[in-house]
Amino acid sequence: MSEKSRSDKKGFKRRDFLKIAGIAGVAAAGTGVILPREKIFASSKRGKKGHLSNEVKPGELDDYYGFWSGGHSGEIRIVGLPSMRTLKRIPVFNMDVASGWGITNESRKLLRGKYTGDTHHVHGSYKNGTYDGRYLFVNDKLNNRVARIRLDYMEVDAIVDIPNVQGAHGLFPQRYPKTEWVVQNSEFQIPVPNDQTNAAAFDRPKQYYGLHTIIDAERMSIVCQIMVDENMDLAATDYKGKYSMTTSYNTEKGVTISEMLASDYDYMLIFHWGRIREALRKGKYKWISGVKVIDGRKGHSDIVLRIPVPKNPHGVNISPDGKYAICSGKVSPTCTVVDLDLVDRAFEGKIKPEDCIVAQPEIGLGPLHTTFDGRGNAYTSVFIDSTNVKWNIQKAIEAEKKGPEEKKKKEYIIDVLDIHYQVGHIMASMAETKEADGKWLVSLNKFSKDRFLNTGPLKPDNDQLVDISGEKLRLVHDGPQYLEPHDCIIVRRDIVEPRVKDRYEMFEHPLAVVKSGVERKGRNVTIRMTSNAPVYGLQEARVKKGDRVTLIVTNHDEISDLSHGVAISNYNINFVIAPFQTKSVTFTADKPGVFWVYCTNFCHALHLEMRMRIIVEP
Ligand code: CUK
Ligand code: CUA
Ligand code: CA
Repeated sequence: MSEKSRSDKKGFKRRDFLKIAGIAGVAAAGTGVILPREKIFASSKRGKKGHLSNEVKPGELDDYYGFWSGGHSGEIRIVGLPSMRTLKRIPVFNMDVASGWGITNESRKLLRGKYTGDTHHVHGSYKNGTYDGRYLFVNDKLNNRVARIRLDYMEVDAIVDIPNVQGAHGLFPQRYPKTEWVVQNSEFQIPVPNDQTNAAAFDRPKQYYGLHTIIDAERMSIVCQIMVDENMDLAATDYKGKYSMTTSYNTEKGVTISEMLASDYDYMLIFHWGRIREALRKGKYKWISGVKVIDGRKGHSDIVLRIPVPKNPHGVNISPDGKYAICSGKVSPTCTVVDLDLVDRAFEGKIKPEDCIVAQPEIGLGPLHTTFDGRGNAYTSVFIDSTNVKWNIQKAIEAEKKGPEEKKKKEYIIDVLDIHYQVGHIMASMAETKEADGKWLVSLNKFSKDRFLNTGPLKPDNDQLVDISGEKLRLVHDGPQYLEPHDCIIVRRDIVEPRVKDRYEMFEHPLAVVKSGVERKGRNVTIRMTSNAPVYGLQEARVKKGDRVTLIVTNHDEISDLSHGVAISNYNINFVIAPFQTKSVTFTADKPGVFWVYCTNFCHALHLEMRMRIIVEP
């Protein structure tokens, strides 16, 4: 017998099996040998000249979970590193018809009618200065919200609205001892409150304010807001649980671009958490729009330290040893290094705010964001030059001490990598933790300029992967990205992977369906339905025109990967249910007729037959 006919014979056998077993609900899940996951690391092997290898062969898994903000797509993306393969999209402040986000009752309850968003900063929850793998937090600059993603299901479980702000931008969780607070900055100054009761302020920009919001990470509710004159851009927290910090580029309170650029200096603002707690204890706040607002304006409290930094600064990042806060000049070619031990003394009034600055190295034109390798080096993205600049923090501090002649030599600069093209954020593996490992760096470039096949006027971004394990930066990969991630974090796989579940806890959902059936209460009809490949628990359901129908579906298949879809023809309803998941939709049966409900997600050899009818009687 030839090889060909032998395999044909095997194929027939398999089809025979499906004919019998299919209807009985036996899943068509693969029966291939599954290797233990721990054993198939890409493991950052060393190749030629000690370089890291970014090759992840078929069957191997990535070493890192990358979590990308999705910018004005409103979502989050999971990217495996070093392969740079996009693994999943997590819908957040958007609608996603593939999963049903924004369509199901469960997601609509979280989104509360707002289906657009602009995610810029995604960060993980912490314990003792490193990720604990429990949550991600992400901002919505557009509709001024913060969402939490639980990492066991990789889906949003809470969204909190931030009152009194616009341009909800920089976000950072508490790093030590664990994430109890998350801070969130408002980039646009507005009247506070911004409603008819305060109409006198609408035409008086000097009466516009910025707010540093503190969110309770567990409850996802607002602890308080600190009101300041300044706008606030990026956010960071220290490694001791004492401070949060931000940069302000509009200390001028300008409303036009030239007004915002009027001054040569703006501020890095540092917030004193002990004094915030004290103000809360002593009741030193006002209730505005239902939240406690503490006055942190100049001359009104000692909660905020204002360190003058040149000009229209952007990113602020903390070195993994916890010693320095580094912000970028944006309009100035410098980074400013602030010593956080000196900040203690400045808050005590022993030194001036500007004396906390220990170095101001010249990096390049348009420095934006800084990341770290855990070996004392910083890497700054430089937008106008289109470079990633590696520089040594201690060398920059020493040069500053020795004076301008020494500084001019720029010996603190170790390497400059041309990137392609116009970089925004930059992030190294584990760099926002004390476990920064200095292996990989991602340069999130806003322009891809000829790096990919031409896709029309609207081009992809270019996420470049750089090996930073050696002295020099080594570009190894271009990764196209749909508009427009701003930031990412790169988390070691062993932190996340043990927490990720293959199926839901079925009865976590209070409406989980055990038995299929139709129940009527007046004009309200509830259709409860299970799913087991390749059948729904009901073959038909009858309702009357004008009924308010709630369809609740629970997937009883427990095999991982075995998700079903539920789409109702001509009723604009479409969602999927993963193993043991329950989702529901509510709609008015306004069109009489026969409407096929079908499975959209290829689940079984008889996937196409997986359907049922809803009959809407006139
Ligand atoms: S911002 Cu986008 S490049 Cu919103 Cu983090 Cu700096
Ligand atoms: Cu169930 Cu396709
Ligand atoms: Ca300014």
